[in-house]
Amino acid sequence: MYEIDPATGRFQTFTLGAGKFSSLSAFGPARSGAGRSLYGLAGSYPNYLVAEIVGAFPIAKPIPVDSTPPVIIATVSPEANANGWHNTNVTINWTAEDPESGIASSSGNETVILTNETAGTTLICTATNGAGMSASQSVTVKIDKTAPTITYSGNERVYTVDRIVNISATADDALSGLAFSTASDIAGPAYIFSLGENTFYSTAMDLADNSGSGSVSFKVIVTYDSLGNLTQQFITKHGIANSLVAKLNAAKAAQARGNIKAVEGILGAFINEVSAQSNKSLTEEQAPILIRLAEALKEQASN
Ligand SMILES: [Ca+2]
Ligand SMILES: [Ca+2]
Repeated sequence: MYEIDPATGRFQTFTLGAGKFSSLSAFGPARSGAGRSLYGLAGSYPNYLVAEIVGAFPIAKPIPVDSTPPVIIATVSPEANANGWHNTNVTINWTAEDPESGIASSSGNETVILTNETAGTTLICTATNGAGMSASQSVTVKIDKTAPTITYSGNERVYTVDRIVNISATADDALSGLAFSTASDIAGPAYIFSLGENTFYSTAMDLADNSGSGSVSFKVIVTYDSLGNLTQQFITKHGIANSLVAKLNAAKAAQARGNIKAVEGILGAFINEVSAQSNKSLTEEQAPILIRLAEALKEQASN
């Protein structure tokens, strides 16, 4: 019988009758002993053939040698996204195979289910085949289940039309990082926004495909005083500005007395004067703004 060196997979000794050969070279092309024939070697490493004596007959068979390590494959389920991230629990299964000499031992090949968020967890499987050759394979899993956040800061909630809105938007994701965000700062003079409630929405997505959203709301209001301030911001000529502001003050006083008819008349005069100043002390853009806001005051007074 022959023996195989477990470390190399090579033929070690061959015993035939009284003869024992301790190396491959001990075999000639053909030997005979004890009245039986031994057909020695054919081919070359690692595909030796020896003749094994079965009964009185030699049968050629290959010595089982293995020159390749085990093949280890990790199956990650579900697969990571294009950025290499998961946003759910992840199951890792292993297969360790060696078609030539089989798997003698392995470690780390149990199924693992990762449930916690992780910036990177590495699992390793090691296997040794029947010829003593080892291989290992690793897989790194990154899990982020938390949506990005969008925060708005600097919101003063209520702005009169003479104020400046300056709200900054920040999208953030602590683990995988942001893939994109539509959050943007909201800034500008209050009069460019609609009177009443203004709401802005934004969305953000992280690299693990978690999406978050945010919104911010504020109110823009017009009062006699704030329209007066805005009028003075627009008009640098003091005489005209003072004349317009005086009308607003008069309308305010009329409203305090409950004289809505007078309010409408005074605001009508304000609107006429503003129209007359378009392209003069007011630009073509500024005049309609003041008119729109004065109309809104009229509306408020009559409600
Ligand atoms: Ca192999
Ligand atoms: Ca995240």
